[in-house]
Amino acid sequence: MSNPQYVPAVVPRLEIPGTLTDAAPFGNGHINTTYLLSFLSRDSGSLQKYILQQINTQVFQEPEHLMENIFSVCTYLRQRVLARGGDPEKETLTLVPFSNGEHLLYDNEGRCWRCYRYVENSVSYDFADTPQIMEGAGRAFGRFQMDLDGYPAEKLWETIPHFHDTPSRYADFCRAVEEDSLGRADSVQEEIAFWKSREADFYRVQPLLEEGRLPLRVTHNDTKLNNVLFDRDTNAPLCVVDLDTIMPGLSLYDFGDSLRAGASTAAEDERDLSKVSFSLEMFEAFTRGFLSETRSVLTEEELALLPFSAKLMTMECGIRFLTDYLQGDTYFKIHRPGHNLDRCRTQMKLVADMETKSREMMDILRRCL
Ligand code: ADP
Ligand code: GN1
Ligand code: MG
Repeated sequence: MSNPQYVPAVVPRLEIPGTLTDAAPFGNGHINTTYLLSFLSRDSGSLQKYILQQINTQVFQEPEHLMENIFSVCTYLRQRVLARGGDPEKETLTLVPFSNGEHLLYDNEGRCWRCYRYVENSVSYDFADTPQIMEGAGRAFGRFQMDLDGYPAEKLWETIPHFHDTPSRYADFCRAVEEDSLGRADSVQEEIAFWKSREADFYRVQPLLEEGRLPLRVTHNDTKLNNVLFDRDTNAPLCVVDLDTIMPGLSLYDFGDSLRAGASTAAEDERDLSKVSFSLEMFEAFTRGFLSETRSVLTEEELALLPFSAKLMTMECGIRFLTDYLQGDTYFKIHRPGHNLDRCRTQMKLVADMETKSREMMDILRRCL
């Protein structure tokens, strides 16, 4: 065992026949804590890998509900993949039970764990280097939405209520500014003003949902690029991961959030803002991929709002980062002081850039249709 310090105490309680040979922290998620485990299989003698995750129970307060959603959705997706002759080991997530037969385990300190099989020969990207990656991500998230088109939405628990309810996010942000519990608001007046001047945009989509003009679908709701696994050799999209936020939602959420994260020319936390812009080339590639899967079901009203959704989801994420900064960085994992503020600023730069490019985004959408 090369890294005994990274072996969570729950490892012996996994139902895996074999010997642990390695364990290490894995991935760059902001919410859960992820480990990659390697086992020498007792049955085959080969090396088998697993993803063990400590679920963030401050964010997901009902982990039993969350796991019920995930198990049921994974079972459903497995059937869909098999029906089209695909390989469910690569194209969907597979949960691994603990020795009590459950997919969820609390350790002695009350921490909550789950485990998936590692999707072999996969890689995820925090950042898209080529339009092919973005087109692949578009296809992956588009197909994911289509695969869940017939899934009974009423069976899903709402794991984070009002997750993409942008008026409610805006109200949370205003409250955090008002309360200013750490006295940080004074130093971020420019950022606060930037979001407040766009208040009306936060209220543009939600009423359309409430009036029934936009259809409620089963959506992923956290479609950032590193939640897609690609084939390490061919870069073909394989599988969508991070299923914690699957809930009824708008297709606009999934489309917009992917572009927020994937069409930026720099990392989400880049401090040199001159490097941050919204890439129309990446926008076009993703749109092409997404529509190749979803064109037949999206309504005219959904289609017309796709470009705006990229801006809306970037605005939402920007105020979430700033809200967390104002409240003392309790939600998103941070790795340096001011990290959430840096993240907020990249989102501001992207929003401003999208505003100057909105006509071109509409033209690109028309070209892709
Ligand atoms: P978080 O909610 O913290 O973002 P994720 O579930 O997205 O956690 O996992 C973090 C990273 O681990 C993902 O971005 C992906 O790169 C990788 N990952 C997650 N599940 C698997 C899996 N089954 N096989 C391979 N890689 C995975
Ligand atoms: C979080 O879990 P992760 O890192 O894939 C967050 C998303 C944000 C994203 C910003 C459950 O995603 O909503 O858009 O960070 N997930 C949750 O990078 O809040
Ligand atoms: Mg993730």
